[in-house]
Amino acid sequence: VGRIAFEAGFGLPITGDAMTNVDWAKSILNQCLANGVDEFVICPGARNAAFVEVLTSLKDLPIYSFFEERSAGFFALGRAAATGRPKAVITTSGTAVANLLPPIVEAYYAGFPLVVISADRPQSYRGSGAPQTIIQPGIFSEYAVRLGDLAKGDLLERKIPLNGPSHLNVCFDEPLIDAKSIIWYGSPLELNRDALWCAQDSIDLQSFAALAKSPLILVGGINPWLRDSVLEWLTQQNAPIYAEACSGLRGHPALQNLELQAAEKTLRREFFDAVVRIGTIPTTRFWRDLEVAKIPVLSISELEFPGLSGEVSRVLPLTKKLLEPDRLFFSERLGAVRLADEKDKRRLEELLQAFPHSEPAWVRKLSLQVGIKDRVYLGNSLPIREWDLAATREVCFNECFANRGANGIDGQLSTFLGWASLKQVNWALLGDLTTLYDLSGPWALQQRPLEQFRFVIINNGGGKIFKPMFHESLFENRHAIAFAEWSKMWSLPHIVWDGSNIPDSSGVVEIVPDEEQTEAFRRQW
Ligand SMILES: Cc1ncc(C[n+]2csc(CCOP(=O)(O)OP(=O)(O)O)c2C)c(N)n1
Repeated sequence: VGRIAFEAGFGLPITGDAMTNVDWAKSILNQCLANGVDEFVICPGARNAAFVEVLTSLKDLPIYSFFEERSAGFFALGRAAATGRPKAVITTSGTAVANLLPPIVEAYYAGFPLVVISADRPQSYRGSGAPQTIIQPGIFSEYAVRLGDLAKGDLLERKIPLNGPSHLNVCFDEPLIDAKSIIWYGSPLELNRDALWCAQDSIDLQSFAALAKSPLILVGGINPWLRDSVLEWLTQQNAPIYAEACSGLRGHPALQNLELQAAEKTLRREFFDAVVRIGTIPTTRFWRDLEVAKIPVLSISELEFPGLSGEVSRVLPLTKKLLEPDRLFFSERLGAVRLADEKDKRRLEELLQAFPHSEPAWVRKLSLQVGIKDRVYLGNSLPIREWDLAATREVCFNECFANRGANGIDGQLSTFLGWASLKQVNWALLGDLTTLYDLSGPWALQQRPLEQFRFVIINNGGGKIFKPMFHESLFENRHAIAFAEWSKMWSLPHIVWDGSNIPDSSGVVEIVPDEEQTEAFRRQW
């Protein structure tokens, strides 16, 4: 790390130790801006007081204040996901920093630029057990790029990565606020979104395609800036496509002749001799089963992770150039696969009608309430799977997002409120345990008031994803908690949904599905 020298009041250069904490904090924040950070989330405590002081006088950039670091981290992750730009969370020392591990892990696997700036006590305190002093540098192990452990006057020397999380530790001595910050204006660097990694592998798309007689194209989450290129490329192909909701292409009219409608059913029933995955790691069970299927898999992704442990899986970087329109994939079995899929799709519709109070049927009904321009956040566990299965395909919801990096059920409300749009209508579809996990999530609404949003909670009384997997009910953490009082606490209107039109206003919509119908649906599907 480098020492800095800068001009003080009388034009005298001041270096290192003589500078104030406040000027130092401002220099560090300016360096963040020069790396493209354009929003700051502050979790105030005493040790990061110099950052608080400097941020209160920063005039033209969004500053959000949180009391709870885990929510703050997930909120910032949602902001990074929505904009593709780095966001910084600034914490005080101690367990405050440790609470950021879950969003850091999610950002690592999802490839989002989440920057943690942790204030610390001076390095000489480390290991002494002094109050609120823990070993902060390296606390996120390999999940965050280490930007440095700065002592007074040091500055950031490494570049802030744009495709994953990073951590900067800054040690402040007392007095913590030692100057008054004057009003200032930040100008964050404009960023180019080029490919963020290079393939080491010699595999190319053309030769992979040439060997496939019956390929399947699986489309996971696609970032908005690549969606049109992916769509155009997909329309050139002549092979079955399974598009998950987070691709923003599920139900797209341009894919009408290629897209499978009956979700996993057709995937499991049919034979494919090669799989091309585009975007993030898919949610479908079919993807997990590829571990043992021994068919070649090629991924095209903004992230390097193959998403499978086996040898058969390779990855190419997802760039606009790679997707220059070209018909590469041609399935000899497209017609047969589509026929089987249509049959399964009819069966799906029958079951949705036969069991109108089952979870999938509620999700279908809900999707019919969502407008074409609305944003949809899908909670992990059953909500995202049930949406992929049962949401209407009459409408293509372009803007769908989920935390699929590490598939956690934590921080979902906070991520949603960071990712949501101020002006559009925003929907979050969440499990009940998932909601209980982030009860303080609505805090973010005070910081970033959305014009319209709905938390839709499928309250099935526990973690029902485990019910078909394990006989032991302990897995489910069953409960009889309802969400009316929690909604009241956050001054949010609450309804238990009866299936009629959902009011236009923001609030909480609780769905209580019929367990027997859900089970009957699953058995017969
Ligand atoms: C942070 C975290 N802890 C535990 C899990 C394991 N897990 C996956 S689903 C689930 C239950 C979720 O329950 P709920 O939100 O009610 O959704 P449902 O299964 O009923 O759809 C749990 C505990 C996880 N994914 N993330």
